[in-house]
Amino acid sequence: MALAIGITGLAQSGKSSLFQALTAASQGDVGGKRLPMARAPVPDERLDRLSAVFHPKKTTPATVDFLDMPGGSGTGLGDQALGEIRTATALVEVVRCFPHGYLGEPTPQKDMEDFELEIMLADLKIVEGRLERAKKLTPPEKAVLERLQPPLAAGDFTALPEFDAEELKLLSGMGLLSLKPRIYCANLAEDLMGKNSEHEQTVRAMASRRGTRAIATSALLESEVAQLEAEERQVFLQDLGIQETGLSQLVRASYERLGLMTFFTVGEDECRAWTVRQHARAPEAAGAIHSDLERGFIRAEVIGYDTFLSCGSMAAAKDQGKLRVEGKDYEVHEGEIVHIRFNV
Ligand SMILES: Nc1nc2c(ncn2[C@@H]2O[C@H](COP(=O)(O)OP(=O)(O)OP(=O)(O)O)[C@@H](O)[C@H]2O)c(=O)[nH]1
Ligand SMILES: [Mg+2]
Repeated sequence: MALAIGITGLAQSGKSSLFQALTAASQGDVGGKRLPMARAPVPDERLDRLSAVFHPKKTTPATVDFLDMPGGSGTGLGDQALGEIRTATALVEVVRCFPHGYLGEPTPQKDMEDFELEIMLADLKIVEGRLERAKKLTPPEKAVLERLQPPLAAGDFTALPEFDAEELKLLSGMGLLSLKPRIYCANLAEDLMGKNSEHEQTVRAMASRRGTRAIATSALLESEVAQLEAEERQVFLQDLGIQETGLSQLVRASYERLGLMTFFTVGEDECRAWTVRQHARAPEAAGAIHSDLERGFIRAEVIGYDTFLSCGSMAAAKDQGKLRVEGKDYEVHEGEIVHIRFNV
């Protein structure tokens, strides 16, 4: 599945710096579109180790697309380019925790409240626009929008209704930002890195009140480190007290928040990481690779990552009876190596 994360937040919070930090190592555009959008490989040591075993012609990591929200006053939410952010699977909200030239000292709590108000206002416009053309709505659509309108109008984020899957489907085409899973990013002044500062705690506390995750980094520092060669990068990160890059933290937090997991396919041609929903059954995982594999699914040969490493090779795993054969009801687990048998 293509995971797209929109980088949002108030003006001058460090969105573009974070975008650069996350994507400097990649191409810079997606599908030939010249947009502030870039695809980043998901860092995964397990894939590196599998490649060291198979020496495949190609190693393909899972990827995440990042979209940088255009700058402007406030959140710049009026901008047309916001349409791109509305297509994102999830949002990361960058919260300024560094002193800024003309904005002054950081005010993270206020900024997070202001940002929520702004996304609710932007969504309110969409919801009210639809309700004004009520004749075009089906009764269930109208009912859902009418439940959403009052809390949006009151600017009361915690009063937003919990919609079920059916209702969310009705709303999904509208790209409402306040309904998207959101992860907070405390964008720290360099000297606050790794110190669990008051600002960082403020952001983490808000994330926990919203039932979500927070990461902490210095986007500026990381965007500079991202320009370095791979070997230099590791040394610099350590020197700067950055234990885990923003990219790695963000991917981990997003997978957790969105209930996603990774599985692998291996071989001499390609070793590859794939992203699927947690608890996905084998045919669904097969479908992540190709729809033919889901349609013609016969069985899956499965082995856990650690078990495979302790066997050392696929032949040894087979000899020791560690390669299991599983049917269509099998739930794939995090990190498993899967080989799909299919027939179309
Ligand atoms: N000290 C410090 N400054 C930062 C950090 N991140 C961003 N800045 C500075 O803050 C300013 C804004 O950074 P941007 O990354 O352009 O912020 P933005 O959110 O994309 O801004 P707009 O697109 O205009 O809303 C720049 O001067 C950056 O150098 C950081 O982690 N630490
Ligand atoms: Mg920007």
